[in-house]
Amino acid sequence: MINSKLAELLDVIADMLELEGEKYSRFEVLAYRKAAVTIGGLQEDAEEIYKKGGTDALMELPGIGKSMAAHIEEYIKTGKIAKYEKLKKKYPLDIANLTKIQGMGAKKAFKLYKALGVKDVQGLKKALAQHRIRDLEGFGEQSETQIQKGIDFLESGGGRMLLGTALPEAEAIRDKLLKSGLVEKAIIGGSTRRMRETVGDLDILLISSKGQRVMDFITSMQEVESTIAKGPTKTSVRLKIGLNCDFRLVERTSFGAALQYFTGNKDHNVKLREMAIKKGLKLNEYGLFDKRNRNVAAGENEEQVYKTLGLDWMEPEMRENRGEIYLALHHKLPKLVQLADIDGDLHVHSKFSGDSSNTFEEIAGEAKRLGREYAGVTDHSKSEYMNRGLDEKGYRRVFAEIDKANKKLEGFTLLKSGEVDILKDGSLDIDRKTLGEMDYVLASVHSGLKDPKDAMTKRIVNALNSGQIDILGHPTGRLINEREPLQADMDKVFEAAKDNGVAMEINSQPSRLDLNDENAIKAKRYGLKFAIDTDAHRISHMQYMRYGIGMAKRAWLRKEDVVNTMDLGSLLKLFKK
Ligand code: DGT
Ligand code: CA
Ligand code: CA
Ligand code: ZN
Repeated sequence: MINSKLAELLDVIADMLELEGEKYSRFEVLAYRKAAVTIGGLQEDAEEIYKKGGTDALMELPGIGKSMAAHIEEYIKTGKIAKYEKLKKKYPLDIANLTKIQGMGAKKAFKLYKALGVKDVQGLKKALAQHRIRDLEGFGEQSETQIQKGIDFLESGGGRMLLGTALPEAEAIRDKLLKSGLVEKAIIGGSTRRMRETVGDLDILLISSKGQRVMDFITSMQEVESTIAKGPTKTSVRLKIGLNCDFRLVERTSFGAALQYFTGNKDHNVKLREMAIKKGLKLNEYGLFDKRNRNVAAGENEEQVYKTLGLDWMEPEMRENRGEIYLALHHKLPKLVQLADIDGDLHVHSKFSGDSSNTFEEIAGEAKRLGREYAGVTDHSKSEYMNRGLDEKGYRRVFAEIDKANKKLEGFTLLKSGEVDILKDGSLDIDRKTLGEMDYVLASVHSGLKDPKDAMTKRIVNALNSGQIDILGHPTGRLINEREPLQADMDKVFEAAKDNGVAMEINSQPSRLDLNDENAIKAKRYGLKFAIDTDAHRISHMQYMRYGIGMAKRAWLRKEDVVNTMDLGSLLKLFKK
């Protein structure tokens, strides 16, 4: 999808034309602004529109005239717009990022560039620190504070980071600390440990006898951009990836209590504290204390904290105060599905469609390495025009290739499937005969994601009622921080899925995680089964399974709720039904 990038570029051109002043009319500036709004608000990818109907199709869009359409064509073909490249030579400013700061328009940015040589946010920060802005005409002390506030807001992240970015970073930092020999223990806590889909900041707990040296090591790590606070037991830093990280050094005797506390979530902790008070105890990050201030749950693991409160220990993913404490009290916690329970992956793309280059050998090799027994090849269907989707003939060719590959593979099976498009009326875009040749059918909605709720509900329910589908792929179509979920009456969707024995996908792509935990909890109430898939477009994506597992655990799913924990024989029997 090029829309947001393209819209931003058109906006920046408008900004730069404005700086040119007299030379350009307001109309011309406005034309770029209008085009930016149109492109930014499109449901369909502008590139797709162009590929289907050329510049003529683009010109049918509101606010897109001949020259704008030419710009878009140029951008699609070359990745650049010459007009912008020329303007940029004259104004070597990072306008796109500077104008993200609240109250900072292109004009102000240009003034600062002319007066102080400020080119980007980094330069702006420097100028602020040296108080060089307050003396400029039209600025002053107040606007200096305002700009600083704007930068702080941006850097505080306004948005939250994907777990798929945050967790690997946290693990890299943890591993460096462990390798340094300076710490005895380093454990990741907070929302990252609970596998929330997004993370506000990282929390890492440490045991060490070399406090000062550990903190020095941390603040000089290559991952660290700046130090926010530094003390002997607590240090907070800003990471280069745009996330804060809190480090806490705790006593060995407090470690269990501290880990419990800093894993959270907050509501879960508040509940536990109330339970402690009822027992005449006091719970905090240092321990669980009796009336005489003795730590009755001292030690390195958190089991002791839960046990002393009369609770069974539970996995971090459950700690959201959604009723897990009640279950723990009555020894009724479910046994959650584990990554090791997964026997295969039912959504993997291959080189036969889409932007994937995965060969069957690569897919099988990686899946085997990950301890799996099977992988479903789910190439796109023909409606995914941009993704080189397959028609009936195309699928048959792929199936023949799969048969050939399977003969060579030992102890591993590639399954014949497809990620088949659900069309507007709920029909599938591949004929019944071909679907019948698949081991199972994965079907997804890929277009018209902003259609009204009634229409979307009907579309999905119709598809489910066709009796052709085994798994509904990424059921809400959302992209975290990028695209809202489609609007559908999920109760009706889940009901129809139950009637037709269709499993819900938990798509493990970090930006999808779809179904999310809340929807999966709901789907489970309908007695539905789940397929935790990676939707791998690259071989490396096959490791995303752990994020889907995190989501499944957050929805309290057990092994028996997840179809791809079954061995191949049982799975095929299930799909035959
Ligand atoms: P985040 O960072 O927004 O993704 O979410 P968390 O859960 O990591 O929250 P964070 O980093 O503010 O705090 C880490 C943990 O510390 C949190 O999960 C529970 C605990 N905690 C923080 N503030 C409080 C509080 O006011 N009361 C209690 N009982 N626990 C707290
Ligand atoms: Ca946190
Ligand atoms: Ca924190
Ligand atoms: Zn897919």
